[in-house]
Amino acid sequence: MDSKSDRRRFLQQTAALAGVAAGAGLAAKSGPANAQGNNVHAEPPRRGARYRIDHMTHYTPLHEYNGIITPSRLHFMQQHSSEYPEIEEARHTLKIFGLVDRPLSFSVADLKRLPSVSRVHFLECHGNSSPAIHGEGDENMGLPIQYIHGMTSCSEWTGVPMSVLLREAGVKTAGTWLVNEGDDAGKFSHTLPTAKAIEDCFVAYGQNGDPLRIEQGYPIRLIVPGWEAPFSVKYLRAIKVVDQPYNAWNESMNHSVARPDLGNKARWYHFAFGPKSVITRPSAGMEMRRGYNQITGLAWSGGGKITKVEITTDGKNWRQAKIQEPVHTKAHTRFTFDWEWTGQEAMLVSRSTDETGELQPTLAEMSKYHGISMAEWRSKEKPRSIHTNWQQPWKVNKDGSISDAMFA
Ligand SMILES: Nc1nc2c(c(=O)[nH]1)N[C@H]1C(S)=C(S)[C@@H](COP(=O)(O)O)O[C@H]1N2
Ligand SMILES: [Mo]
Repeated sequence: MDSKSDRRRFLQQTAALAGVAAGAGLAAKSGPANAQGNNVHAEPPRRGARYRIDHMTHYTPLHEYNGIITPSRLHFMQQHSSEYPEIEEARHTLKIFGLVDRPLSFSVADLKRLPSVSRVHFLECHGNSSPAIHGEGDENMGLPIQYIHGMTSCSEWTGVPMSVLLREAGVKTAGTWLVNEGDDAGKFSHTLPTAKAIEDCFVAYGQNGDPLRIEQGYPIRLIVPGWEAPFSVKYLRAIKVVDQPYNAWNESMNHSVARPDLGNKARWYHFAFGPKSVITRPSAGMEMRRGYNQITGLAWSGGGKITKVEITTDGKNWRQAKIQEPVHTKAHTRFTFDWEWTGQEAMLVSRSTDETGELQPTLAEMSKYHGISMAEWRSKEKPRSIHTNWQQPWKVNKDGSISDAMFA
C-alpha cells in the first residue's frame, strides 16, 4: 500500500484530535450508558462513576446467504438502548432547524411525496471485525464469521435525498455541519458535515422494497453511504444545522478510542471505510471436502466501487477473483473463485481494491495506522480498536477443519 496516500486518506478521515478524559476508557469498557437521558449533549461521564450501557446487537450470518442483498430479516442491528422506540408513523415528524432560512417539519407522508431515490449501500458498524472478537477466551472465539464480521449488511434503501430537504429549508452559508437526532430513548445523535449530506445522503423509509424494519429505524433513518454506520441515525426526528461539529456523547465519548501513541488523545471521527473484503465460504468453523470448492465472499469500500478482488490460497501468491455484476458504489460486491482442495494445509485470504486505487491493508499495515504493535494485537487483552479493514486469513487444516488465523 502506498503509505503516502494512506496517510492522506487517514487525515481526510479524521476531522479532529481531541483530548479524552480518563472516564472515556471506563465508559468504553463497560459500554455506553443510555444514561444520556433526554439531554443529547449530556455532560461527559464523571471519573470514578459506574456506567451501565444498554446495548442490543444482532449479527448478520454473512456465510448463509447469496448475492449482495442481505435479506432484511438478517440485517445486523446495533441499538444503544434496551428497547426499540414505539413510533407511530402517522404522528412522527422530521424537523429541520438551526442555520436555515425556513425551519421545516415533515410528516412521513410528506417525505413520501417528495422526489425519491433507491440505492444499494452497505452499512457497517465502526466496531465490526474488532480485535476483541478474535480474542482468546472471548466468548465469541471459534464462532463463525457472523460474530467476527457480521456487523455489516447491504440493502436497497429508498428515500428522499438530503439535498432536496436542505434546499427546501435553505441552509445558510455558515451551516457547515448537521446534528442528526434519533427518537429512541437515548436520543442517539451524530454530527455530519453538510457537504457530505448534500453529496449523497438520504432519509430512507424503504428497505428492500418494504418499509424499514423497526430494527433499522422505522419509520425513517438517515443513510450516509460509505461512512461508518453511527452516522446513519435511525428513527430520525431532528436535523439541526450548525456551524461546527457538536461531538454528541456517542461520538466523543463512547465511540472514541484513546491512543497511547497520540498521548492518550483520541480520534473523534472516522469517516469512510477503506476497501475491505472477507471470504464468507469457506470460513472458520466449516469443514472442507477434497476436490472442487468454490470460494466466495463479499468486498466493499466507502471510497466507491470495488474494481478488483484477489485471492490467495497459500497466503503468498495472489490471483484475481471473478466479480459478480452488478457492482454498486459503496455496496457489498460478490466475488467467486474456483479452487481444488487437495488435502494440504492452506491459507485463504481475500483483498480488494476500490476505484480510488486503494488496496485493502494487511494487519501489519493497519498496525502502523492504529499505532498498535503486533505484540499488542496478539496479547490476550486485545487493544480496543475500531474502524478496521484488514485482510482476514482463514486457515484450512489437514483434517479439513477451518480456523481463524487473524492473530495466529
Ligand atoms: N437512533 C439511533 N441511530 C443509530 C444507533 C442507535 O442506537 N440509535 N446506532 C448507530 C450505530 S452505532 C450503528 S452501527 C448503526 C446500526 O444500524 P442498524 O441497527 O440498522 O444495523 O446505527 C446507528 N444509528
Ligand atoms: Mo456501531
